[in-house]
Amino acid sequence: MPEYWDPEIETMPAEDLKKLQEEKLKQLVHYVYERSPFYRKRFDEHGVKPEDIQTLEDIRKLPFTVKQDLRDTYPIGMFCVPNSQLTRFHASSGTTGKPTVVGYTQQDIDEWAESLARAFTSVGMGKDDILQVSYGYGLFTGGLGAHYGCEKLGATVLPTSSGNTERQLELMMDLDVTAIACTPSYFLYMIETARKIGMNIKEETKLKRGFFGAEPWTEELKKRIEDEAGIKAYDIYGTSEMSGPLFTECSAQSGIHIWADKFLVEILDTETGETVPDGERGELVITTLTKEALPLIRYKVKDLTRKLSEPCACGRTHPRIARISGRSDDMIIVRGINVFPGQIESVLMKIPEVGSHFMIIVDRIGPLDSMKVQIEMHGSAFSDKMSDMMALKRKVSGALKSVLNLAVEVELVEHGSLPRSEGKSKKVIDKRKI
Ligand code: DLL
Repeated sequence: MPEYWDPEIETMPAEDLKKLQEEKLKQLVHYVYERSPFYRKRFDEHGVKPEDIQTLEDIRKLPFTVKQDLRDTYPIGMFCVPNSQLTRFHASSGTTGKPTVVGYTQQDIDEWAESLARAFTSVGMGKDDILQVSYGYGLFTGGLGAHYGCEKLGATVLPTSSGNTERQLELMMDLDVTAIACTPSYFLYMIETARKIGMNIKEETKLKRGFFGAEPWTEELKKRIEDEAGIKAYDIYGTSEMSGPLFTECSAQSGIHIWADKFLVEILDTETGETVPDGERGELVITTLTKEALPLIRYKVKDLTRKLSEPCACGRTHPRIARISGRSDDMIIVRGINVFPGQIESVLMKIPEVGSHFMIIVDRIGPLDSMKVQIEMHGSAFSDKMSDMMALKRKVSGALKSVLNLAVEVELVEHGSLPRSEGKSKKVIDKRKI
């Protein structure tokens, strides 16, 4: 029997959800046009007026927004409320230039927390649970986002933030923590640290589930985490522009539910900008339907995913998206072949002798691009025989070649020599760009 946070909304018939979205979209376009000089100018330049939006399909008349708009209007030029109505700021550092600042009214914070309370409930969490939040607290949205969602649910929160890993493990054990939220790479580091200090997460803790996201990861890594820690691993997704972490898989573990009363999802062809049929991969475009401080109209998130249209076993009617398979801007082109880091992770995690840490290094030697993957071996697979090591290298490069159609050099490196991460990890070094 599934538990719902708000059954009326979560199981609302699709037709009614659509009507609700239509009403909210109509209000939203008036709201942003009246309150934000940025949006008014953008609409005017695009030749569209709020009155032109009468149905959901009319959304295609609206212009897109992108991260660069937030940078161009830094720090708060896209906001729709004055400072007096703001409750909080967060910011994301980004790789270049100024950070992107996002802001929230009290209602925005409440809605955000509600999204996560629904999501946590959807995997069976309740008031008896204790959630260790090991996402960073501070400007990053992960820590405080998960924290407020957990409190809204009425579960207990352990706000460890990231870092100080041995201490985290001690508290996990002593306080009977049942759930954890952190990046998958940080959880791998926790598993490794636990092993080092002689602690067995599977046997010695009450941990049942983890919410892993904020960075790309794969089904294969999920399976590893589930096996090694004896827990259920759920994908958690969101971006700071949308608010922060907002959506997770439900207990059916077949896609991430996007709360349709709060967000409108489009999946578009990256080249043509047209909607792709359900099930086909495209880029995620989000319109926020309830945000007050920083509403987004057709925001191009740059994440690649698919819409899943079959009804979900959990009974929720809200649309689902598949795991993010990459970003349209993290594709690496090597000798003309498109490679996504996730493809490499999928191949590596299926090979039991390969450990959980790897690094992709792309370079240009003379006129030719080259790709090397450094991997640490699984502790149990170590051999001091050169021939075993050579055989493993051949096995890995053969598996990569068959998926990528590209010759990849494989380098086995010493256990512990690749960087570990407490937050978002970096898996690619592209020396061509340095
Ligand atoms: O990472 C918010 C978040 C915090 C999500 C904690 C989940 C958990 P940003 O720092 O703005 O916000 O980064 C957003 O991270 O566009 C994706 O490229 C990536 N990302 C986030 N979650 C996932 C995920 C937070 N589950 C960017 N799978 C997004 C793959 C993810 N990529």
